Amino acid sequence: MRFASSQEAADAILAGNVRAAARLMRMLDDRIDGATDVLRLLYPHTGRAMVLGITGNPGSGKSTLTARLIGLYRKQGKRVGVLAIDPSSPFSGGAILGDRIRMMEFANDPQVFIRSLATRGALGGLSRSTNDIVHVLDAMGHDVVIIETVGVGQDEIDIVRTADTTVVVLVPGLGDDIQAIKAGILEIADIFVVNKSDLDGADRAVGDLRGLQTLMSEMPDWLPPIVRTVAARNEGVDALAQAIAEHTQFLQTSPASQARAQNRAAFAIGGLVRESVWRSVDTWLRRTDAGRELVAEVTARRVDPYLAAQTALAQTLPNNPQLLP
Ligand SMILES: Nc1nc2c(ncn2[C@@H]2O[C@H](COP(=O)(O)OP(=O)(O)O)[C@@H](O)[C@H]2O)c(=O)[nH]1
Ligand SMILES: [Mg+2]
Repeated sequence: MRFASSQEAADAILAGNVRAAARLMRMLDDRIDGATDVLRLLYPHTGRAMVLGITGNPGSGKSTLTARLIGLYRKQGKRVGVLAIDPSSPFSGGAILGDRIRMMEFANDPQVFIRSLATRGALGGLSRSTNDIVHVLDAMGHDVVIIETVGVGQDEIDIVRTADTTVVVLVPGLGDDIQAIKAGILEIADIFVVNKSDLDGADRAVGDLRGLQTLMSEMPDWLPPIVRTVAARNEGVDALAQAIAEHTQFLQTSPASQARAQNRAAFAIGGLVRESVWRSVDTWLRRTDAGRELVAEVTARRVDPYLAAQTALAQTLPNNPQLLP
């Protein structure tokens, strides 16, 4: 599918055309010129989807839970978009293959759109791609967009900033898990799930989490609920959906959520600026005589990197009034 114009592409996507959306997503992956123009046309039509982030360690049951939630939302007649991210996998097939199989039951459902993202981008690249794809899924008219992402690193924390509601999935019997979540995911969890509650230690895991609850949440007036699930047997999924709905309701009424939305918008703008500036500077340093000369001077310690950074910025920015790709 080719686009005659950005407007034509945007119109097709807004009409829910799956092929057009898939094509734009490939253009975004490849950072093809013009993709951003389409995103700009789509943006006024975004903000309608409920964006749900699901994060947790590999094997905790995120994909199983995601499949259950898709099933539940489909029963409610909702359109569901899914973005499965596994940044540690350099192969788009690899780690997500199991997920593909799990999601197969929805393969023929035109109201479900599933997309995998397995590339680890440059600085901020992954959260940029996530944002872009979520905007496309939102503009296509999905009522719910689920982002499934692995782990608790900075990349993942940046990614979940895209979500309205973030579910952190833990499993029993992993005391280390509780330690790991202290590392930074506490404040991004809106809901905790103790999945695999059929295994020993579920009570203990819930108890440990309760003990940490005072430290949780960036929202002072929201205490993240703890939901037990057995995703493999579709147990507790209604309760999870209920908790998600309550959080959505909370966001619509809490004064703190406006501040959070503004923080996130600022973060998204900052990410785009960082990426564009870095790309311009990097290109200048590597591709121009003056840039290469400057690098050589710093290498030889005749110029310090602090001055070099200022020089590179001064050389780059005025030449690039159009910074966005
Ligand atoms: N015992 C048990 N196993 C589960 C449960 N949910 C998922 N699993 C299994 O845990 C494994 C990892 O699940 P998966 O959804 O791929 O985890 P992900 O890596 O977090 O996406 C699979 O073999 C699932 O069948 C559960 O509630 N109880
Ligand atoms: Mg998975």
